[in-house]
Amino acid sequence: MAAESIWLWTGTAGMTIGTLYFVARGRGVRDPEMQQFYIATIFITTIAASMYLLMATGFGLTEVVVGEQTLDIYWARYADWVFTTPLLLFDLALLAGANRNTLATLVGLDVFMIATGVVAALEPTPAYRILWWGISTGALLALLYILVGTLSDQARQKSGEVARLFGTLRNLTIVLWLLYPVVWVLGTEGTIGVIPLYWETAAFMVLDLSAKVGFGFLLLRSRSVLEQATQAEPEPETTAAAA
Ligand SMILES: *C/C=C(C)/C=C/C=C(C)/C=C/C1=C(C)CCCC1(C)C
Repeated sequence: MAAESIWLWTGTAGMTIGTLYFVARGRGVRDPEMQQFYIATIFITTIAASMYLLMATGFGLTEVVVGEQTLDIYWARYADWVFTTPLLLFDLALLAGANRNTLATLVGLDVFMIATGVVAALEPTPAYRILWWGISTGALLALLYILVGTLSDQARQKSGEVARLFGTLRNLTIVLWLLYPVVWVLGTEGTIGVIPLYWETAAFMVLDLSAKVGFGFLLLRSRSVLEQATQAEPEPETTAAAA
């Protein structure tokens, strides 16, 4: 078994515990609007748990020849992220009360980011790997720009508690998501090999658990905040302030 599989098994366990916890929290939630938060968040950790299991058992791994080097690439990460990152954005958009266009733009940029990340990971020429990494990072920056701009504006229309929770989750997302391209380019994929695969795997595991289980824990912590978030009408004091 590969040395880094210890981290992959840790990731599998963490995502599984997160899933079970979120399922338990969601029991008895009857409001269909509110259920959306639980459904999305439970899928996020369920998908991640299965992809971690795939990697831990050695199935989610491939080799890419780049110049004289043969890189071990865990392709299952991208299969995880292409589904889980749009779901995380869905949670944020739902909380902010975003309209369909904002959500569609976010998800479009996000899928583009992961798809170009896959190209970067599989590309055999080192310079082109960095080129695709740059394109993917550009999409990430555009996405984060929408999070702090349009989405934050929309969240400000919500009650104080909802807007506060949105702010916390948005900041967590910005910090954690920005670290992914850094770990990638310093790790095996960047071919300069500053971070060996063992530590890269540990770093991604900590990031994944924080961005999914940590995120979900904060999001689903208070039922009353989620109730306020899904109410069709804005809070009376917000209406008065806007008038
Ligand atoms: C739960 C998983 C999460 C939140 C994963 C997020 C992943 C990213 C923000 C990845 C970004 C990347 C780039 C911006 C450049 C190319 C390499 C990637 C795919 C690691």
